[in-house]
Amino acid sequence: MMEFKSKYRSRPWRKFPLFSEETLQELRKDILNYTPVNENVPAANILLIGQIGAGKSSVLNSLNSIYRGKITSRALCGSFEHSLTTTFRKYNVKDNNSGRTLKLRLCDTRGLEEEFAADVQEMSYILDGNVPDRYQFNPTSPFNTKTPGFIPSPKFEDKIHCVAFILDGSTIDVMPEKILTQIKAIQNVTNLKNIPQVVYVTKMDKVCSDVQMDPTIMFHSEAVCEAVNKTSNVMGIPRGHIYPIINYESETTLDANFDILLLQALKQTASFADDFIDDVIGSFKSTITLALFYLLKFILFFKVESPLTKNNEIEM
Ligand SMILES: Nc1nc2c(ncn2[C@@H]2O[C@H](COP(=O)(O)OP(=O)(O)OP(=O)(O)O)[C@@H](O)[C@H]2O)c(=O)[nH]1
Ligand SMILES: [Mg+2]
Repeated sequence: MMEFKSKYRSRPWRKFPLFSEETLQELRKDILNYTPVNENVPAANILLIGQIGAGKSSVLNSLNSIYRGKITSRALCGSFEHSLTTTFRKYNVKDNNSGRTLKLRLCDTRGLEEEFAADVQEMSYILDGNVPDRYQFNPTSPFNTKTPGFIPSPKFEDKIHCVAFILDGSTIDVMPEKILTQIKAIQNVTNLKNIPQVVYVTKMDKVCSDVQMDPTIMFHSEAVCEAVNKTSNVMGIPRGHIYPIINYESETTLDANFDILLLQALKQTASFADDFIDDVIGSFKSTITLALFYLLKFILFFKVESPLTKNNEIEM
């Protein structure tokens, strides 16, 4: 476990919005009004991946609580020997005030375990949208084309548009080698598909105990900064893509500062998902344009060529 430190910087190590009621309302509104950059994608799919007990389901519950206006626990969470989450679920989050649903879907997965190596092919199917909602994971028999429910031709809207790795910040130093190997393998498939990656570092209240009482000191805490730097080194992901957060765990009421940290992370995740959606649809459009261009060139060539051929024929 990471050593507790009580050192704080007078200047924050990262620029962050002001912890205020206005910031909270603005973030809530921005995320509620978020629509994927392309109208053919009704909602951006964010995949949560991480070791068992890292806090994936808690991230989902915390974000759901913010929009419900009270602490909720839709996804089962807790600490067990094996992953508590056993099904692949695409969760919609509904805003209680407006009755509207966020255009961001959070996809919860089974936690990575040392004794069951992650099946990279199964992960690839999840990323590509071949795996149906509510699929029951079976670590001894990974998902394949023969699995009932296999989606053979998923639409772009069914694919994953951003991966959020969920890492326990208080144990980042002692992450088992076998888990790291699995994460690296998943990162490789994600990279090959050009899907953006972010990291939510959870349990910051354990990394720096004062942060739980006062989350506004998050970006002044040396211990949090160190945990973010370590995560960046371990994952090979730029520090700007790494968000320290605290999930609702023992709290019985919402805390505006917890909400700001979680919502800011989600807002940036949505922005990365948008970059991916824009890139893929943009390159698809360029391919179509290029194909049309060559088709036009081909038609014009024959239109120009055919009279000449005729002339040639007459001359002969
Ligand atoms: N103190 C603290 N505890 C947390 C935090 N996030 C999650 N927890 C606790 O960690 C435990 C595991 O959380 P889960 O959300 O179930 O973890 P998971 O990644 O979904 O785990 P699996 O589904 O088993 O893979 C629970 O007891 C949570 O209450 C956090 O930010 N701080
Ligand atoms: Mg879970």
